[in-house]
Amino acid sequence: MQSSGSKTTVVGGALPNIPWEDRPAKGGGALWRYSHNPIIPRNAIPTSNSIFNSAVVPYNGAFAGVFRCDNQAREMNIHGGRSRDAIHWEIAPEPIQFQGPDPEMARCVYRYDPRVCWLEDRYYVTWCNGYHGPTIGIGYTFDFEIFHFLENAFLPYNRNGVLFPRKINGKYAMLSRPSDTGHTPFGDVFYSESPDLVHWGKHRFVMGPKGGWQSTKVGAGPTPIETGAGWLLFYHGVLTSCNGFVYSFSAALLDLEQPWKVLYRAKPYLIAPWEPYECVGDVPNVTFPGAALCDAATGRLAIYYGCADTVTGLVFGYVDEVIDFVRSNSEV
Ligand code: BMA
Repeated sequence: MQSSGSKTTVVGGALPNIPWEDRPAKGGGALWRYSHNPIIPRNAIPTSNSIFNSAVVPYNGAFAGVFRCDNQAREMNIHGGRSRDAIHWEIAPEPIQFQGPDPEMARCVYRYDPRVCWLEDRYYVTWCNGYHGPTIGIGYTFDFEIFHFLENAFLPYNRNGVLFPRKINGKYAMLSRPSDTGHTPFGDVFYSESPDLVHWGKHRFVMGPKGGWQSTKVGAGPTPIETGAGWLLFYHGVLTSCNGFVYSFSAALLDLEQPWKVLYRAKPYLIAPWEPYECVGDVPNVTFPGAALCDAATGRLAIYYGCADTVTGLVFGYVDEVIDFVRSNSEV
């Protein structure tokens, strides 16, 4: 759909009920924080230690999502959730039980950092799947009640698997970030394609670390948003400080038909850990985006991000302004 309120075409439906708050009079850049952050506390379900790095989508006139809930045994898993307004969430107390034909694929020891992507006729979920080390799990649901798993996309070790919301040149497409068994001190984003969401190949380098806030590693965030200016990709970048990793995020524009070609990439971050709930928590100094709602009619954005690996926050912006920010501050 052509957006009337924004100068850049945004492909997608109108989302008049997108959560929204105008830019504050002081202090808002191209993205600004919701004044009532965090929106999801660490103990939103009785067993949770922390709820963060999660993904939400419009569903049946309201909203649904998949949430990373680490429990009080510090096991990492993903849970379904529903919301009328995309701000107040009811998260299922039990983790998602995936169904599938091969019991081997059910033998995962953890799940975390889900993304959700509407693709063709269903919602696909990708996540970091513990199968002899971290790799990319893929599943799908039609109703956020019953979930089916597919094969893992890649061999271990890999994280941050993010599907594109349509086929590209006749193939399913995914970004991912090959990694190691631990708190990986490197990380480049790669593009891969598949005829069937099971067999993946044609791997292409997309982007690696640069200076400053993104000097250690980078990883794709929410499902990319298709615009007239290219795929708008929010991604996280990591700086290694003398006090450990610092996770910030910004955005890039990727070529629509050859998404491994980066057209523009912002040199500054859009959001970095500044607020107390981003700087203090189980892992201090983390802002980690996992989902973006977009109203194609106005270009409004609502981005969900994990804060300090403890709670979930929300920031707002306009597609046009983010694209202007990326283009005018670009360093490819
Ligand atoms: C990454 C992932 C994320 C986490 C981040 C900061 O490696 O595990 O889930 O938010 O580290 O701890």
